[in-house]
Amino acid sequence: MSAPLPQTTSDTPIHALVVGAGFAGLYMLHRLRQSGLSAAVVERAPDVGGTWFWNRYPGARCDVESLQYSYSWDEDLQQDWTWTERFATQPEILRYINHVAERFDLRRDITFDTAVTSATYDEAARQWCLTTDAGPELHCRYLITAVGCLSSANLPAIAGIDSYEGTTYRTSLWPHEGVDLTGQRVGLIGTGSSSIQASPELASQAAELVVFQRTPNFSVPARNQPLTEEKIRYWKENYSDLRREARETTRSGAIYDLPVKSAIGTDPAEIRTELEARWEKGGANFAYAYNDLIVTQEANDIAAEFVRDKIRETVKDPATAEALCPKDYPIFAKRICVDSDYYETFNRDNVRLVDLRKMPIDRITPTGLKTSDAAFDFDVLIYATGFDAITGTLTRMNITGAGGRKLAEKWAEGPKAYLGLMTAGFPNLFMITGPGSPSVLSNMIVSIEQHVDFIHDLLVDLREKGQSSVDADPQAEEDWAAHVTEVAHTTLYPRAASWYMGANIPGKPRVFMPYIGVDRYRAKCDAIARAGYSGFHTAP
Ligand code: NA7
Repeated sequence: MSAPLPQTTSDTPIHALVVGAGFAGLYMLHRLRQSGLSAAVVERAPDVGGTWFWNRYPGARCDVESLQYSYSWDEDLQQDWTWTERFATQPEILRYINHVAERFDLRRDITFDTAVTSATYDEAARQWCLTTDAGPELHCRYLITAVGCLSSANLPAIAGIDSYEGTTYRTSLWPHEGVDLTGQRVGLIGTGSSSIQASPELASQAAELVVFQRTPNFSVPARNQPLTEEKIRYWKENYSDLRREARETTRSGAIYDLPVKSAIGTDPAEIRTELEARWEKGGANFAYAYNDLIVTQEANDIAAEFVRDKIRETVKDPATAEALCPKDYPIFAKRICVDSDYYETFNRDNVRLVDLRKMPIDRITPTGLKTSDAAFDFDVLIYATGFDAITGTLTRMNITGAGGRKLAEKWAEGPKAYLGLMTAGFPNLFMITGPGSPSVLSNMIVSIEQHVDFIHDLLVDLREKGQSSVDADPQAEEDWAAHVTEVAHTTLYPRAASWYMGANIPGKPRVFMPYIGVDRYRAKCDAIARAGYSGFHTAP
């Protein structure tokens, strides 16, 4: 069920318009309703779910454990819902999101199949005017983007891409009815997390799978398994403490076995035992073995070499194993992938890895793909080529702030946003998990809840004080951007050409976009709120 677009005029704007009906948009709507602020959501998809609506490729799973990747804001919800696996599949997460939408009657304020085509700030009226592809203009006092960080897919400009006559799929736009690849010759471009999750599943169906790799990724085994009743009971009984621990005391917004010491100075045999134990346990816990792994190159090298050894042990063909070993960036400086039998997949007779570093793609052909020294024919070509991350959807939305300034122009040299929440010169525009906030370096749901609560509390504060506009102070924004960069450069993150840095999109400025540290970030936001929202300007 889709709600009709809200009836608004410049004289009767809706209080808040939320763009996006994923985890962020749904909670924002619920929170605004709770305080009696009029709100509506527009969503370009035909239903709720955001990233979990679109990314339906075989093997799609969350890499944060399901007991932690769920809302914490309703005690009955978290007691009633029971996850079945350690790492939830995309269908299970989507069922959860649908359950939440039903349970809190959210769809009655969500208009689906409606994309925002522009948003322009009206300085005199202190409100936003939006156009959509569905017809009438929308007027709102506050515009809140809940558009996700990985929601604008990147389709690379490979020569001949339109000439292909077989079937093309993208992992980020997978057909909802599913795809039967039985007996098909499949080419897969990209070796990021999506490809690493999909490859084993694709290989088990297809007659032949050829994986085209430009840059290898580090991946650790998920060791996914059904959740035991005991574990579920423990989490349900202790949710309030565990959620608080994740929010307030962790860098990532998720609970892992946190390190107690540095790798440097620790006996190599002890390190090996510790890394082995974490490898066996599975999941991103591996990244938290020592507290200097993402800080000191020498420590990082130890963990990186451990994983390379695992790849070499697992993959039987030495040349393939060597090609799968990342060697030119620190482990963990790109998001660590969490897989189920990825490396083992390359031992199958029907799977082949093509190292594009050795033979780059020349062009896509009508029947497949040509590299510098070979031609391949496929029935199906799959692009798992990533996203214009964090800023892509925002800069494409054609947002114009005060003085006619375009957001895309303001961010041409890199995004700046105070706390990742507001960008100066764009009053009354809030971004949930925007650039400069922990977002993709965190358990997204923890970060989403914190941003939604902050925005909600600020809007209530404005209402109480009779203020109708709010903007970020330009100097506060500059200082925050400098702080984000400074923190990043105390780590090894900037040493990888990652999508955190915008490095996967040709021409995108290389700026480290997320803020490192959920715990530190929350403490700063709380202090700013307590100080009467310092760094934000308000006006009646
Ligand atoms: P990623 O991690 O950005 O991976 C995209 C992959 O596509 C990566 O291996 C790229 O290689 C590859 N790519 C991109 N363009 C090309 C061209 N032109 N030729 C060959 N290969 C190309 O996206 P995912 O969807 O896998 O994962 C994103 C996040 O989603 C993930 O971290 C989870 O949080 C969920 P490159 O590395 O650029 O050489």
